[in-house]
Amino acid sequence: LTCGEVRQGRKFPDDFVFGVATASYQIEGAWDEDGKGENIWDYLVHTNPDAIADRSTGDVACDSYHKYKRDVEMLRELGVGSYRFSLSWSRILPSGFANHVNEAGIQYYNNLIDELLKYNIDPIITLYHWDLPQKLQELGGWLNPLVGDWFEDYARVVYEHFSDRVKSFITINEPAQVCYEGYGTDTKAPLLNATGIGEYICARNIALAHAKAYHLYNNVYKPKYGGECGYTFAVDSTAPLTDSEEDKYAVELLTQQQWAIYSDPVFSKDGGFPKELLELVAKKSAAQGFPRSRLIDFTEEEKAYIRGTSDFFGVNHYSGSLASPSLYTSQYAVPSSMDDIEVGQTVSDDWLQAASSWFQKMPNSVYITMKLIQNRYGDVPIYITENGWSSYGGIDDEDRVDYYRSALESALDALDEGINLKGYYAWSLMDNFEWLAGYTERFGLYQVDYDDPERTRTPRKSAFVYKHIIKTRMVDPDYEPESNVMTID
Ligand code: GBH
Repeated sequence: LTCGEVRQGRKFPDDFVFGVATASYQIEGAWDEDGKGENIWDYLVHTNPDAIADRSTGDVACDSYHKYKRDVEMLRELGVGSYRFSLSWSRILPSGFANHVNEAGIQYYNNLIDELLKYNIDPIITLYHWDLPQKLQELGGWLNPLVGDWFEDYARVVYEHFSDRVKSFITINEPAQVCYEGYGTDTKAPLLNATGIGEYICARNIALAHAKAYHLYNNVYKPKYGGECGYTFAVDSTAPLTDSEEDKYAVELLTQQQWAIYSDPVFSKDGGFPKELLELVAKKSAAQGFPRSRLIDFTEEEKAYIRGTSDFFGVNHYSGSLASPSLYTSQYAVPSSMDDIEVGQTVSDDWLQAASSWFQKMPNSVYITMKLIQNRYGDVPIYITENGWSSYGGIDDEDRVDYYRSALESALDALDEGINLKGYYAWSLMDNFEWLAGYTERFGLYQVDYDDPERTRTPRKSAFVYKHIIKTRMVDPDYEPESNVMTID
């Protein structure tokens, strides 16, 4: 029997959490309503419409600002125990700074939280899922060393208002995508494309910002209300292209460049950035004529301050690749963090292609990913805070159904081996604004009709299948929904 195969009868533990996830800019709409300030995605879609595949915006998106009761109804239909959503920083603090709190923004999230609690659905709040207030970006955003103070001030407002009822917080969603895609390349706002520079400045600042927000929660709010505070990383499964030592080492280097540069400071035994990456960037920087390394190390005091600042490891997992130095081509800019490690990636032709160009279905990838994390950090509690499949739309989403079944079988393999996996959140509750892909790629368990002013949500086959998995706590490969009428059980 190979890993990831369906084995009848395996159950998820009783305390295993099933949920779904969304993010503020991707669903809320109401981009300038009731005092909300402008953020970097508002600014990007309005000033640079060509950057978005279908020239769309998140101005209305799923209109969850007005339709949150329907969203909660869908959560009840699915039978999830938990809902992971993010807060819009500029809806709460319109200028980005904590001098003025927008009461309407607080009210919106209070309403959502209370509606969830009414039906025993645990809210889990992400403080930052990529929608930085525009004014803060004009001041340098995540490249300004003061960003940690701004983030801590924002976090205090959030904890003050919500930690009496919300017991789980995630500071930042995917620091790699904030730093590498936003500042080191140009695939997320603010499209800075300062290759080999921006991602490293950001990596340092974001670790300190996260740690500040964690310490604040841990010192002030946890003693009063209980609860937990963590950090979420995007981790793809990576395997060596061949059995050679070079290819195995390539997996380590790619790991360091893609996610460990963000997670090692928090989860590794000694703290700080990965050693090999620090050395490579220092060496390359010198050879390129830089008077100092492009990756600035932490002080010993900073390392100690950041280490240990997460109650769990949140992982967003989608895709996978095979790594080898032999695959490296000079397609990357110099300097750039890919050039720093000189590792290339490929995928197998056998892996199913999703609607998103970057997304292929690697067999047993959840298990491989859990092992990568466990090998690096031991038995840290893990939540899969996002996992899901992209299509071009349609209600009969067989590929998404297959993806969820394989992913959850793969999660069961990890549980069988004693990996401390505590929960799973499907991405996403419904179709939403998929960043630069606009509305062209769909990740929803529910389909959203964007032509309809009501933004009607319709359950896909995958919604019925996920509901059945949650209810039975098992993956039944033969389950077929009896009808297409969704009910609340
Ligand atoms: C998640 O990130 C996000 O948290 C979520 O907001 C998003 O909707 C979801 O993915 C689906 O995309 O450089 O253009 O090739 C997943 C992380 C996203 C990281 C894609 C790599 C490559 C984009 N991955 N990204 S591109």
